[in-house]
Amino acid sequence: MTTDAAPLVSSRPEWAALAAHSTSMREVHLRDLFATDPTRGERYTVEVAGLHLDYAKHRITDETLDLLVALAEAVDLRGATQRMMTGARINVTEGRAVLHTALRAPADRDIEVDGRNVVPDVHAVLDAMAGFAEQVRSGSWKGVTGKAITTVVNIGIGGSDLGPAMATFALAPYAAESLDVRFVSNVDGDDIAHKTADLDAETTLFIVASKTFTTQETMTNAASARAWLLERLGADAGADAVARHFVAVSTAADEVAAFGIDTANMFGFWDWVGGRYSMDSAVGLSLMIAIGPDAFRDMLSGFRAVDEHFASAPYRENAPALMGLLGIWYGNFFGAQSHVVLPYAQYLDSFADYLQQLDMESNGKSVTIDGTRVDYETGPVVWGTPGTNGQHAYYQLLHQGTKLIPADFIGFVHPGAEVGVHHDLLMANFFAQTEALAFGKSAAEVEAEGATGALIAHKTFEGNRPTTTILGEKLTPFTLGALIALYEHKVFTQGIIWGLNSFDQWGVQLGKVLANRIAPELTSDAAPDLAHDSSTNALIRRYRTARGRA
Ligand code: G6Q
Repeated sequence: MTTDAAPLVSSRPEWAALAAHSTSMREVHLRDLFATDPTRGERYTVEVAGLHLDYAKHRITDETLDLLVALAEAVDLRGATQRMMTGARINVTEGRAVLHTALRAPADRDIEVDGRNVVPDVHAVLDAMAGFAEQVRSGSWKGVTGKAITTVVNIGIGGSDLGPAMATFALAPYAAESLDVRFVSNVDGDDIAHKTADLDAETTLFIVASKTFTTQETMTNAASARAWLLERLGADAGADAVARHFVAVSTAADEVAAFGIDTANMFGFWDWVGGRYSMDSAVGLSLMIAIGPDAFRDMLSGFRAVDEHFASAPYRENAPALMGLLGIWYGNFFGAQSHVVLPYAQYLDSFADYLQQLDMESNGKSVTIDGTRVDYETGPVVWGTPGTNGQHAYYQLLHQGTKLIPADFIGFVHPGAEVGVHHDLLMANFFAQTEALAFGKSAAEVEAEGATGALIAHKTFEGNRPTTTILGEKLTPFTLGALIALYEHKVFTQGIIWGLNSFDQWGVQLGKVLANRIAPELTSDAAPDLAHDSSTNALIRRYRTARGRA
């Protein structure tokens, strides 16, 4: 790691210029911006990988964009992108390269880590996954009693769960109907108990997905799954049953073998794939089994199209860079604390959950890459659920609350299923919301409708709430890959500007260590000597007593 601390981005003249400009923009209303520039709605748009991104409803002008782009250039975002995509060890606190873009690189690319081209390795694993996925899908992969697999249960957590779980649901219309693909993640036994309650062990395949193969939750669930299987298939089935009903996705062959899974049934990846950037690696095996290898490769093409765009498009036309810069604009100069992602697509039900990890685990940091405390805000709180449901719940706060919450609206021209008038109604709401948020309803308009007294204030919408609209043709594997890559590079853009290491996650360690210390204190026969604070000690004692322990 470098010992020379780089200056904080907040000390750069480009930052000061944005701060000064934001003062003059604070009172400018989107109504005025649209009134003075009728071309705004056409000009402030970008096309990428079949997605139309409209950022006209932001509190920005050409000058804002110039200043934001100048900031990206000042921190050498382009150079940083090149370093990431060519295998430099930019994850300095873990000494690792960051090469999720190599997972979707074409076979003829040469991307080297320590002098070895990793692209052939990537394609070899993809081919192995495809071979296995086809066997399961066709029924030629048999369980130990000779029956074909009907249910696949992915056991993993965090980066080894959220991506494939999100995408398997998102792409349900592309999935094999004969297969049920489920996800178990929580160490709460109710998760595995509930998800296996109706399963037949003879036709169930478990995928244990864990980069390290040591994660407490995953190994506990994997051990319970093995016990569940052997209880049903008879202990005699033993090693054969494990071999036919368990496969692994991991970087740790020794740990996989120690668990009892044949390493021939292990699909590997590499330390240069971060957990939250791994759904397009072997971690996506469950997804590939669901949708098939061809659709999986289509998804990789979507990722790749955005990678190429991000690496080469000028920043004024660069969708992920613009998304990142707009987040900086509101987070650092308008005091926005959160960012809401609102897919008008029920199949994207867990897209915001996925983005929450991608963004908040990457940029939820308060020191720069060389350990200096920042004096500015970093990653936002990311949240969201599919529209229109939220409209009947929390949109009140988006429209009339005191907080500025920039929003991404994601929608598609064509539905998954064409059911009566549903899709046009969905999209009418989609377009209406960004219009309402931007332009609001003035007191004069409310009054003209007959309201009087205090009701005028209650019924007034200030507007000026910024939104990005991302409109795709249809939610396909390609489109989903493109959407995910958009956000990956948005997060990267922001991490580079804030000077963070977006690829470590030391903040999850402390809780893990303490949990390992507390676990034996909960289960020991004799009353443990507790040396926590008085609150934690009392809570542990209360739990032990209620569980009938000394
Ligand atoms: C992601 C994180 C984290 C990780 C899980 C699972 O970037 O590192 O969410 O994916 O802790 O880890 P394993 O895959 O090693 O079980």
